[in-house]
Amino acid sequence: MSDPIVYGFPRSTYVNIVRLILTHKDVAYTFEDLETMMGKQEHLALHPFDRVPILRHGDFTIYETSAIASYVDEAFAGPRLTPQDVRARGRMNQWISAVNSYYYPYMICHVTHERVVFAELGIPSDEKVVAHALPKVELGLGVLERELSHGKDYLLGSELTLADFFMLPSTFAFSLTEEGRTMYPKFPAFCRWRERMENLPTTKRQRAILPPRAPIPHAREWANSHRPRY
Ligand SMILES: N[C@@H](CCC(=O)N[C@@H](CS)C(=O)NCC(=O)O)C(=O)O
Repeated sequence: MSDPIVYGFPRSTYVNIVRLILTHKDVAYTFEDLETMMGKQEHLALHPFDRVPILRHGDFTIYETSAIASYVDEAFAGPRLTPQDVRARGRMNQWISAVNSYYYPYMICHVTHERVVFAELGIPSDEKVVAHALPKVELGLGVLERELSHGKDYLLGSELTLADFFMLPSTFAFSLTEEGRTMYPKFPAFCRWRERMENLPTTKRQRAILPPRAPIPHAREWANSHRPRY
């Protein structure tokens, strides 16, 4: 079967989760940049909810990052990122759900979009959106700190799982904000996890193939279509 194709835009947090997992499993894939097609017919034909990533593998096309991650982990050889143990698997899925429900929305949609993505496009930050999110980000970092301060290398302990790759891109993007730079040093066990994750050969390989960071043109529309209402 031909190599899988990942559709998305290069700076997307969720697209980068999928690319990290493929890279870690050493799966060859091609990347199709949808930046100029976002929201248009070609994109909506792949993802009716107007999001990325989408994965195509032969005649099989799938969207939603959790579904893609499980598919990739099962369909391809390479290190398994899903624990065999039922409780560990439950814990991993708890983290993935928490990224989707709390970490990504507050770190990325509220703070990083306002401070970085919109700023690059000349759109002023909505301070109420940022202020609403900060206590929730702090709560999330406190949860991570408690979990990681018992000498754990990764979110589940000594085993690297899908959960770590779900958490990495949101925590990376938030580190680019002034709020991230101020908050992170208060959470030393979390900072050690981040350093470990940022220094994985997988992370370095994935970052090395990304284009230089540039503004996200279609994000101009997000200020109208899905800016949080705090
Ligand atoms: N529930 C989706 C969320 C994906 C998502 O929100 N992706 C963002 C990029 S990180 C997106 O597609 N944004 C494009 C847009 O809103 O125009 C998943 O898990 O894949």
